[in-house]
Amino acid sequence: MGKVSAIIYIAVALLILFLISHSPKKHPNHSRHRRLKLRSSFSFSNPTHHEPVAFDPLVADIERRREDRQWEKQYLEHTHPELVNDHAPGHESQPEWEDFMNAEDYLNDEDKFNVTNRLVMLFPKIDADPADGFVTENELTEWHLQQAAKEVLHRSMREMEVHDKNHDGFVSFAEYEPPSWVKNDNNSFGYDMGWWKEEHFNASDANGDGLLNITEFNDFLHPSDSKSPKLLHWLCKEEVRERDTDRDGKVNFDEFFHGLFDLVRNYDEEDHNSSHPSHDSLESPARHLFSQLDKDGDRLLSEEELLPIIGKIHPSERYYAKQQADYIISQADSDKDGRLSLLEMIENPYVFYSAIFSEDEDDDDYEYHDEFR
Ligand SMILES: *[C@@H]1O[C@H](CO)[C@@H](O)[C@H](O)[C@H]1NC(C)=O
Ligand SMILES: *[C@@H]1O[C@H](CO)[C@@H](O)[C@H](O)[C@H]1NC(C)=O
Ligand SMILES: *[C@@H]1O[C@H](CO)[C@@H](O)[C@H](O)[C@H]1NC(C)=O
Ligand SMILES: *[C@@H]1O[C@H](CO)[C@@H](O)[C@H](O)[C@H]1NC(C)=O
Ligand SMILES: *[C@@H]1O[C@H](CO)[C@@H](O)[C@H](O)[C@H]1NC(C)=O
Ligand SMILES: [Ca+2]
Ligand SMILES: [Ca+2]
Repeated sequence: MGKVSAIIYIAVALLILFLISHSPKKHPNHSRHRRLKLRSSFSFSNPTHHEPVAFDPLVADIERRREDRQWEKQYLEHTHPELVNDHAPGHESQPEWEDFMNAEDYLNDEDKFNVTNRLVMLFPKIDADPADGFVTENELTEWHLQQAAKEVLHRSMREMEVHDKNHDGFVSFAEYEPPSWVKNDNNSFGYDMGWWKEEHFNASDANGDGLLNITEFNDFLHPSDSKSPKLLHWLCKEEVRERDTDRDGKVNFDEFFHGLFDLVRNYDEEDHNSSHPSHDSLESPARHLFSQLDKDGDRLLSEEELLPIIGKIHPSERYYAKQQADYIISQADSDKDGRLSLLEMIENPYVFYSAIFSEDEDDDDYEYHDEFR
């Protein structure tokens, strides 16, 4: 019974995909043909992978609900493989085609999800500082950052349910278990250092009551997005511990140059040149930055002295939000005044929804252009 219906769903889905890909392209305006696809970005094997956040809260909400279901399933597979494997030997469980197609059909039905109307509705929310009829890079960054923060908090709440074993709304260190991808892989990021250990936990516990509430737990999972001085200080301390090859408790120029400086430079450079500048040409900017950071002039960087660049060493959501804002403005700012009017946004609607195009869709797009050459 279950298998039969699964086969029918797949057949229907394939038929729909076939019809979509072979339907005649009626409108010359190519944006009309772009199909918005829902993403499902969560992955146990690579939870640190960063996907752009959805621009539209409504899309984010649909994606979030789908992702929750996928997460639950993967969580079960991880924690109780016996339950999952018994049912379908050698057969990956199928995505829920029905809901999946429904939600996507909704987004692609212009009577229901009218992208122009969405942008008109969202514009005043984004154009907030100041509300002057233009959306600046800063406003767009803040917007994306808000969306990302919601997303991150939502995932933390989901995580918290798993760790908060006695369901009192707090996670104690005894309750907390490091993520399986950390435990299973000795070489994974941070395992041999202080990450996910008691010191990290304590640094996240802002009020020092030995328990993490959701705010503190969210900070614990995402220290680089935290505003907590205690946690940022811990992050700097970890950084020194990792870089300090001669074990003097501070970062000297060599330790800085071979490692940290590249991270800061990559962060600052918007476009990465394919030609790598030579080692020599980098040493002088590196020395310059080092001496700027070295406030007490002892030719060593202390934990405190790393604070100004810690956000560049561990890119925060703000970094990704700005990247996304820059990309959108570069694509939609038709009159090149560096900011977006509502008209510019309406005329380039799909730039805002580009985060939910799949790679396949880009390919279709190229095909489309090819047809008209
Ligand atoms: C979307 O809404 C705009 C403005 O209300 C309208 O002009 C346009 O025709 C609508 N598009 C569709 C496909 O309904
Ligand atoms: C990690 O490596 C240490 C020492 O090499 C070993 O004792 C420990 O069992 C390993 N842990 C895991 C989870 O593989
Ligand atoms: C963390 O804080 C607790 C008190 O809440 C303390 O007992 C424990 O020693 C601290 N652990 C570390 C590693 O600092
Ligand atoms: C969690 O605790 C911190 C520190 O006491 C507090 O600032 C924050 O508001 C609390 N968060 C919630 C959701 O109660
Ligand atoms: C990047 O490439 C451009 C053009 O080749 C060049 O003018 C520029 O100096 C390069 N920037 C860096 C940081 O190497
Ligand atoms: Ca504005
Ligand atoms: Ca606390």
